[in-house]
Amino acid sequence: MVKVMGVVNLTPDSFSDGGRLLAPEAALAHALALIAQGADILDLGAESTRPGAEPVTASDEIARLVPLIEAIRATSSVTISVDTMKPEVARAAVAAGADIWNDVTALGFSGQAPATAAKLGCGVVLMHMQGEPGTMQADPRYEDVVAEVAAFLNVRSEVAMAAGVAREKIWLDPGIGFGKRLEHNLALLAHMDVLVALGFPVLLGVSRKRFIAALDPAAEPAEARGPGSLAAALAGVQAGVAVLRVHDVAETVQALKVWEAISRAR
Ligand code: HH2
Repeated sequence: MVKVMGVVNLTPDSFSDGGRLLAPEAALAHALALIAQGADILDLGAESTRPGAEPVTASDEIARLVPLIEAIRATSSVTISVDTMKPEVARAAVAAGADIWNDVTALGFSGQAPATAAKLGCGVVLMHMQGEPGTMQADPRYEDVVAEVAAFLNVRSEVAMAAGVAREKIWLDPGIGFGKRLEHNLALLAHMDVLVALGFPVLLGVSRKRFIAALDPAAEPAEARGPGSLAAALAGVQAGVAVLRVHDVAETVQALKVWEAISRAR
């Protein structure tokens, strides 16, 4: 069964909900609503990776994340993931009850990251990104995007395991939209089986991303990208992805129920 990871943004500038959820009560209400809709995992993020987003200090991230993790933990045993590059934030989040470190830099932001992940013993999402968030969309280039992303993820999984992260704790993610043009995103989505074949569970984040508007100019604002998000997510499911990172949990759960029923009838 494919797992659904629901996004809970604690950033003032994340593209998809424009900071609507910054207030702690609103974030908790949103988190609980996503659990009720069937989310298996919540991904809490306090730092936007949007190009041009304001950098956030580790103490700001911790101040936003920890009270929310504690509040969710007070009522739910849902799996909690934190979307952060910083080892000290991951450490504080896991101490507060988080289960997974979702790192868009694949434990590459700080030299201490791999050893920290190993020590924490948490799940780790290793995501591919070309460049850095601020400039990554300026001029992304690849000879063979699928082979290069697969090779990068393979190397980062080796680095994580060499530092002591257990193999079964590692998930891989192609990083759709992170230093990639439309053609790169489409090539990755068309060949997700190559990443699945690396032997780790694959997490896919396509929800509300800009490539959908590149294919359909009517898909503006980001909230209007639900149908395109589902189409891309199901292409990933067909190739064997294990987790979908989504904003629209109820819609994704429904799509997966139908998809999985058809698969069983085959
Ligand atoms: N996408 C975003 C953030 N974190 N993590 C993983 N593992 N995979 C992704 O595809 C991914 C991610 C998108 O970033 P942001 O601009 O912050 O928007 P939002 O958090 O609303 O999705």
